[in-house]
Amino acid sequence: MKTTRLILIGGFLGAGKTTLLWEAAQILMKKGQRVGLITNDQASELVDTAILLRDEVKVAEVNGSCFCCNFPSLIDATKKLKKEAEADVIIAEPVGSCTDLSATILQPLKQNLKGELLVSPLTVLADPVRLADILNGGHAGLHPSAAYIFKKQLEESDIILISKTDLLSADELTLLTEKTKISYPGAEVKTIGVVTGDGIESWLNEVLSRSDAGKRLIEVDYNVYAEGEAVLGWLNSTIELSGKSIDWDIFARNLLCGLSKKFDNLDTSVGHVKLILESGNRFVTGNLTGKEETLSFKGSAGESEQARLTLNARVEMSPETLERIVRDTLSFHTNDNLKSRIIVMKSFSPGRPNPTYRFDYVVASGGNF
Ligand SMILES: Nc1nc2c(ncn2[C@@H]2O[C@H](COP(=O)(O)OP(=O)(O)OP(=O)(O)O)[C@@H](O)[C@H]2O)c(=O)[nH]1
Ligand SMILES: [Mg+2]
Repeated sequence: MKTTRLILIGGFLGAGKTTLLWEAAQILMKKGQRVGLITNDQASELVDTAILLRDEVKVAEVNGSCFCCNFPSLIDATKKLKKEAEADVIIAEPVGSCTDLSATILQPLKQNLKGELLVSPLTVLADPVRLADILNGGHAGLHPSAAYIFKKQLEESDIILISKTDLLSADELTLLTEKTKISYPGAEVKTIGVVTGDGIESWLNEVLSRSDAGKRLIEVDYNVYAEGEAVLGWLNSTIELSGKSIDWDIFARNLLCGLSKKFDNLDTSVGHVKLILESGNRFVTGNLTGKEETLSFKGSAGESEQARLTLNARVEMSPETLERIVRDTLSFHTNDNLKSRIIVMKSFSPGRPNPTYRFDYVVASGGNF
């Protein structure tokens, strides 16, 4: 059986992981490589999967639990992609609030799938605005225990990839890179901008040529880790929409903007709220990764009678409050001319992480690819 390259891209909620998965898949496919992608979440109805499936790439979804707490399902997903997509490269995105991946995913993968998978260095994406605040001793607008997760993700990484380079000036980026190197001397620090295209090829060449994955294990206080996840309300939903000649882009904007204003009024911390609204072969995506100024939209679903909305929200509040806010905002933006039907709406707080494996030693890497 051929050896498949596995690249794991971690990093906090909203850091830009799915965007990079999509972009990296495009580049690799253009070079004739067969690519498989793996998404991951605590529940089904994933915006990430819906976005990635809009392209001709094979996507396997691990839902119901994070990779570390359901390691066998990650193995199944890689086997499925190896078989069905004959993947040369698999890129996997763990849940953004997960850490301790070196001990719970990378070491078990290296041990159990030697010869089948060659694991790349653990890449952790970091939003530059959040990272700058964390390095200045702040909490990046997050609960202290969620900020702890952010820091642990960086500490265990093999490569820290500062994302969204277009948000900083060249001088700010150089300063942030230097500060990150000093704070996390064990990691290589690189920058990447999917909007500008900067750094993507350089990062890809590096992860495809190296196999020193999970070079170190870190101490993680699972009580703080669990609290950092539990303070977040989590909501995944799929909603059918119908009406007469509805401009779906305006609807998507109004809905996400309405949610954003409510979260800002409550002065609560937004991990990531994202949506994809699909109408036939057209779609619009929307993202909120903090206060209202972080709102962004891409694409267009045009004007039509029917659409399907997938909405995922990770916000610091109880799941009940989050669900009430989402239901109220949805009601406010629908009426006799624009009706909504909730197909699935799940709201919850992630349970305590309980990994399938937790290695206390570093497994030797698989050699050169
Ligand atoms: N300005 C800018 N925004 C970016 C860039 N890359 C990604 N983003 C935006 O960052 C937001 C979050 O991107 P995602 O790729 O969904 O982030 P993620 O890490 O997968 O988020 P979760 O799956 O929720 O953890 C989106 O609005 C993206 O468009 C970039 O290079 N520049
Ligand atoms: Mg994602």
